[in-house]
Amino acid sequence: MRGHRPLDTMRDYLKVTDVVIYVLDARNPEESKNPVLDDFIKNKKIVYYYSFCDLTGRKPKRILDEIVALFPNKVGFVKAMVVGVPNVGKSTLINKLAKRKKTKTANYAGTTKVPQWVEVAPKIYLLDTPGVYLGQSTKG
Ligand SMILES: Nc1nc2c(ncn2[C@@H]2O[C@H](COP(=O)(O)OP(=O)(O)OP(=O)(O)O)[C@@H](O)[C@H]2O)c(=O)[nH]1
Ligand SMILES: [Mg+2]
Repeated sequence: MRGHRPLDTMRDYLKVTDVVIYVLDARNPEESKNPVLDDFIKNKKIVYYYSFCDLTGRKPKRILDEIVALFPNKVGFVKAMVVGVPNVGKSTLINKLAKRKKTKTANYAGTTKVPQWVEVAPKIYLLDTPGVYLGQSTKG
């Protein structure tokens, strides 16, 4: 079933993505990495973002500045795919950057069901994606 195979829904989007934003939980970054996801995005530029910084005292990244700096000569839109395990804060990050509630967030895994583009700043689009569970097959 499609809803149970996030990577399937993400594959076509990955092709048009300039950079991947990999969201990791600042409280436990290594544990919130998913090897299947690492493999899925291995040919893309990756920028890491740490969620839950407010609970750790770690300074949150200026992620948009970082994205913009990667593409100084880009004509047209920059497209970034936001990925991570379920419930790590992908949709929350997008809403924070957009400064409005563009995506659904909730305190349970599996909130985001399908990918969704959000323009978070002029000419910068972020793609919200469903969380990829550990154990999710690469066959999608
Ligand atoms: N304190 C704190 N809570 C956060 C942060 N980011 C996300 N949350 C909370 O964590 C829960 C999950 O956030 P979501 O943004 O829905 O997570 P997601 O990665 O989009 O989840 P899925 O769509 O299920 O994969 C929500 O209750 C958020 O309010 C953060 O940086 N700090
Ligand atoms: Mg979500």
